[in-house]
Amino acid sequence: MMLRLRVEKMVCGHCIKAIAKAMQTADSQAQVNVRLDDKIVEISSTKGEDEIITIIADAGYSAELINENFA
Ligand SMILES: [Cu+2]
Repeated sequence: MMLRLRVEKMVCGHCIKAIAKAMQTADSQAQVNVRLDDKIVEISSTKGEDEIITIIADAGYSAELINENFA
């Protein structure tokens, strides 16, 4: 599934790496695309919405769902 999330606490390259690494550890096929300027994380993964939000939370970042299955 594809999710677009806002991660308010994501402020630098370290945050991006932590989030991307957590996703790719949970799902080696996960694609993670980040827009730091508006704190958007786009994820394509076999994991579901709740799982993805939990994976990011466990990495230390709370993520707010913006939309899913976007084009
Ligand atoms: Cu950071």
